[in-house]
Amino acid sequence: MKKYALALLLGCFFAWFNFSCENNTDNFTDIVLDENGDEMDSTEEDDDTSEDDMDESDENDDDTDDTDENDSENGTEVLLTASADMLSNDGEGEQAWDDVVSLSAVKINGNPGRVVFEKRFRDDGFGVAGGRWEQIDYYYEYQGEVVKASEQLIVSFSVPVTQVMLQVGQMDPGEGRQAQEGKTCADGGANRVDESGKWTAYNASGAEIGTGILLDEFSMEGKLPDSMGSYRFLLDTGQQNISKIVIEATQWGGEERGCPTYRASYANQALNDSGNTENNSEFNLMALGYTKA
Ligand SMILES: [Ca+2]
Ligand SMILES: [Ca+2]
Ligand SMILES: [Ca+2]
Repeated sequence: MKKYALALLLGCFFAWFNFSCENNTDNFTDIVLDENGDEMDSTEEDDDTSEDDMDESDENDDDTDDTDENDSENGTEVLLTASADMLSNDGEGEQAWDDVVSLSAVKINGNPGRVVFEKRFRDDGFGVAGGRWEQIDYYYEYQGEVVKASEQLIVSFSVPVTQVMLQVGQMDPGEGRQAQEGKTCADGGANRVDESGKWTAYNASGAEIGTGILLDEFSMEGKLPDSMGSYRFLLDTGQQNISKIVIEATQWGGEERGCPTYRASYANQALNDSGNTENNSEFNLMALGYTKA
């Protein structure tokens, strides 16, 4: 049963991208075809199949194009896509993405940061100003100190939500290095690994209700076609409602065994306010899906 529900859910998220997904109500519903091959809701099967009902079914299909619109109904699915025009006040403070979702940023040192929209590379999305790029940057070492810390992009929801999907970009596959099992970076012999990140979800009381690694093997379908490094992740919080998500980058491969590398050119970039030359994981947030609880 759980697998079936998950399959429906995944199918729904895939369908979001074609804007053809049925709006969910409180429960998952089976999609069946009517005599004309049009989709209709199986929960309407018991109704008489007069032409009027078919017309109503068609109207419901039309409504499914409006998944970006927000209304106050529970169970409404929303898919938001990152864009520059969502930002105000130069990205400082809370940035409203819609009437439910807002973004804010935290710098490596824990100070408030600026949310920025990165369109420098192939995958465009929201990140945090400063560091190497306009992405969410992880540093093993920052301004001479070992910090093992990441910039943070914080997603806050004004009402509790479920079924959160994160689509990240520029999470470059195979860019990193990771020491072999039982060895350190100093031993050499490192394997290639992907850039990676981490999500942590909180409920309305501020208690942590789930966390997970953002890495190819945990994504919904692997690297998306025609992307540099875009992946989608469905956050599992065991059906608990989410009020806040913190998105961070991690050491390459999501583990301590990652071995940072250094590029002298990084220190001189106009964006880089650290002078650091470290290369490590960094990515942006291209899209976010959620369902109102
Ligand atoms: Ca950054
Ligand atoms: Ca990198
Ligand atoms: Ca990257």
